[in-house]
Amino acid sequence: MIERTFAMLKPGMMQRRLAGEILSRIEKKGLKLVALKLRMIPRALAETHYAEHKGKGFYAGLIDYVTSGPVLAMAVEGEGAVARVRALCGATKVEEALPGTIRGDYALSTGSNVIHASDSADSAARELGLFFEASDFVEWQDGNHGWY
Ligand code: IDP
Ligand code: MG
Repeated sequence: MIERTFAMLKPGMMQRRLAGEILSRIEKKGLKLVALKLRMIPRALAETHYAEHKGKGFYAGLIDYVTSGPVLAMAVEGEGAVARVRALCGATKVEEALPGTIRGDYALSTGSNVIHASDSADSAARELGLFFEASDFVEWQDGNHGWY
């Protein structure tokens, strides 16, 4: 099923000038970018986005981190996009994130694991709604539709 999911490069990826490399991985998989926004996240938005983690030990550090610099928010479309993008990211815990995944290749600590991706279709819908308006989404077709 064609799905839309939400992903976000955390501030460290911008600081390290690695946004292009990560976007390239997502594109090379055959997924389609349908919205892209470079922005700072206000604290309130970060808290809403990560509300499920409120009260956990890493919560305050997580909110500080994702509000510390610009993030690159994106909507990604494709067959099974929610699971495919999660798979590209790799496991949450860096010690479990395999080489070849984004987290496995670019992160050394779980607290700065470089990328967020929605964990379910419901989360994707909620998170896309937090970061984008309907007019931000660009509907477009591949010129070579079907190559993947
Ligand atoms: P996810 O990003 O893979 O969906 P979640 O469990 O939703 O993982 O956690 C959200 C974010 O919180 C993680 O990406 C990571 O940055 C941070 N985080 C999660 N667990 C820990 C931890 O045990 N220590 C430090 N940071 C954590
Ligand atoms: Mg999560």
